[in-house]
Amino acid sequence: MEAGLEFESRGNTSDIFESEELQRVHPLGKLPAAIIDGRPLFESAAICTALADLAPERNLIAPPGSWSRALHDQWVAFVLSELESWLWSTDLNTDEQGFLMAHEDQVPEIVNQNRKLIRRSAAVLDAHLTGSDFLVENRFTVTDIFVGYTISWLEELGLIEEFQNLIRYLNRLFTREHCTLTRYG
Ligand SMILES: N[C@@H](CCC(=O)N[C@@H](CS)C(=O)NCC(=O)O)C(=O)O
Repeated sequence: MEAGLEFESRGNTSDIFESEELQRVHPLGKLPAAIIDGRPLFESAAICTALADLAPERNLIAPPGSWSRALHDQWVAFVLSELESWLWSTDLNTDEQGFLMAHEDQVPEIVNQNRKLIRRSAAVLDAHLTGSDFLVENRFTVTDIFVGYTISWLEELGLIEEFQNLIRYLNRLFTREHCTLTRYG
């Protein structure tokens, strides 16, 4: 959407996770999964980055090989491995319906450890945003789309309150003109 590319969304049906069509694109049958120019691509970071690269006129990402591109990779990898994994683990282990993970497989005690790890990583992002409005080149880029979504997950779990810069960052992202970003949940 932000890239201005034409697309067809197929992810809004309740039976999508059981569909063979999704399994053909994502080996774990997860979303997001995309078909770009006839080729399947999965993992949100790869999809966001590829779409930004496909619309260079939108200036959503620095070119491969630039230092700003390395910073994009840095924040995406950081958020995936040091923040999102603990948020996801928290959801899996507290899912009352047992839809994300069966009740007998849940380990609810892990949530306290997850909270500590989440706070540690959120503090890093909060500190980085002390002196800048956005993550890379201090301007809105696809990195903010990617990271902003995960920060909104932090908000959804009620873990954002102590991070004033992250609260301001989310407000900044969601009050952007023509904002196409959706909050987690
Ligand atoms: N690492 C993957 C995570 C994808 C993921 O877990 N997606 C969730 C929806 S937000 C999903 O498909 N859950 C269904 C499942 O786990 O079977 C990414 O960032 O694309």
